[in-house]
Amino acid sequence: MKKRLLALLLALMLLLSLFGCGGGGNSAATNPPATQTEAPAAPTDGEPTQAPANLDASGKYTLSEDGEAILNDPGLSDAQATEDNYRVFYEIFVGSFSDSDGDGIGDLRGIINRMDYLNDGQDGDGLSLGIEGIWLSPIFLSGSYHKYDCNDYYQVDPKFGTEADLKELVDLCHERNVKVILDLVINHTGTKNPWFTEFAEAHRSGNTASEYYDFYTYYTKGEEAPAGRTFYNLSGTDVMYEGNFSSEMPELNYDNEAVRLSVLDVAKYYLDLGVDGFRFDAAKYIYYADDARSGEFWVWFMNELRGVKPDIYTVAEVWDADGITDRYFPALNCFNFTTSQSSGLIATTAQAGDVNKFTAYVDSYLDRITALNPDAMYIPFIANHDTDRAVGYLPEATGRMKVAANLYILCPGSPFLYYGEELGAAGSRGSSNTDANRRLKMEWGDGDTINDPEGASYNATRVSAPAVDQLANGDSLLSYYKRLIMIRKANPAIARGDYTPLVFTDTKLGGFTATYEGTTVAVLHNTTTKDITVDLSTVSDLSFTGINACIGLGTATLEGSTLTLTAQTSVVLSCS
Ligand SMILES: [Ca+2]
Ligand SMILES: [Ca+2]
Repeated sequence: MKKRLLALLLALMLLLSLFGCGGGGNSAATNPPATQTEAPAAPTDGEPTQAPANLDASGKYTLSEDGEAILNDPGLSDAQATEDNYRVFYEIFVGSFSDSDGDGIGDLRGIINRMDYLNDGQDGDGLSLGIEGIWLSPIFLSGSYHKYDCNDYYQVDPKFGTEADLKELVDLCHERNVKVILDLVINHTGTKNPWFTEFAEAHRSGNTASEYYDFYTYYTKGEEAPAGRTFYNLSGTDVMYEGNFSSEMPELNYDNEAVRLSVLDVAKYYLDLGVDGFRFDAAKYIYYADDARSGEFWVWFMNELRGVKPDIYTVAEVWDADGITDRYFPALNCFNFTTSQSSGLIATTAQAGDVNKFTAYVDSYLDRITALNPDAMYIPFIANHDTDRAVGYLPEATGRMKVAANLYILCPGSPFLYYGEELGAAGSRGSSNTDANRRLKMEWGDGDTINDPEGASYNATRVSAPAVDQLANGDSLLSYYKRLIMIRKANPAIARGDYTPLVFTDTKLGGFTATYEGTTVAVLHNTTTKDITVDLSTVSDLSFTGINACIGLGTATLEGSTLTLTAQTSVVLSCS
């Protein structure tokens, strides 16, 4: 009871501090935090049309029950990213997040138990982090702790719980307007997957009639090995199966239609169960070193999935340059790796960099991807389970974690936080060269029995303070993230509006305006350690009428068109 009262008091303080850094000038406008619950765009089922010569070649058509060819949602230009998808997502590495049954391994029940931390369903009360979507790392049966080698797509790994737990989590999330996407790993499976067992058995017994004989890519000893790819011998045979990631991750053969239809069934099964979409692992490796063919696969796959769920949320891992992700955007959204990690524009700009370079990039990137698909989204992140943690190069004491958060949360599209980032959690591969060090246990500090994943060997400081202490401290990074997400929600134009950079040529201060449903806001950042004053009339014809919100280490002052942002501070202005 006392704890709840304290939490409420803290929330009230948070709300009071939300709209302005107290820098004088125009009094802060107090537009209430809006709840974004727009309905997904209406399905565009397409019109009946003449059957094309080959229904399967394009995947753009399905046959209705009476044999009519129906044009599917064409995917290239239709509602992939509906406005409802412009959400702040949170990546949960399931085995490291929260443990419900005392075995030290995170599980689905643990996430259910932590929903009030993530989103309590009371938008704007300041008690929860306020994320609007969850990416679950792989949850299906697997022998590894990370579960990127799936041994049964139709079974939740018992260490993580049951399908009933998944359904309960999804339903709870939906009650709170939180979307859930699953990590779907379909380039490869584990070696104990029944598909691979059948493939191995078919080759060992010479049963060429088995439907699994061609389920995986391979060549036979004596044939020329395909260049650049990695193969392993299937014991007891002359078969060399492809395993570019590991010998334990045999690659499915996407020239085999039975494979395509089998993975399609998996995806449809979980959409039927209620999940909102997927994060597609290793999307560019469907056809190794052939982005054109891999991209074509995703067009077919997504056309099929949009046929059953037009507003499906998708984000693909295409860990490559923007010129390569171009191949995939027509079908689905991709994470932006260019602005991620220590050398990416979010981190470098947060370190007293020139914000104008960042906004110029985002502007050109949005032009680029929306030309490929009008509904494409910028999906920024700093770190994920495959990278070192952000706090390692953005030390919390320098304020740079907060500045970086400003840059990618007050931004168009759908930003992703990696669990623990809001606590400034550390973790890097280090000299032991293990990814487990990037996936350390969440630091709750309240008796959660969660443990590090196997192989972890991280000995340095984990967090400046665990979640339980940061919840009680209005100055903590966690409280900062809460405020930041509330500001984003209170100004829906930031995520959804037309993006126009405010171009300054003689200062590192920079920003953009965004217009949505008749409302225009401006977002400006000073990432340097010095105060900066600018005259906004030199970069825009708009009138800047007030401070909607100010967040950072300092203050914002607006007098007429003259804006002063003190060091490491961002501001949201209303415009007309
Ligand atoms: Ca457990
Ligand atoms: Ca492959």
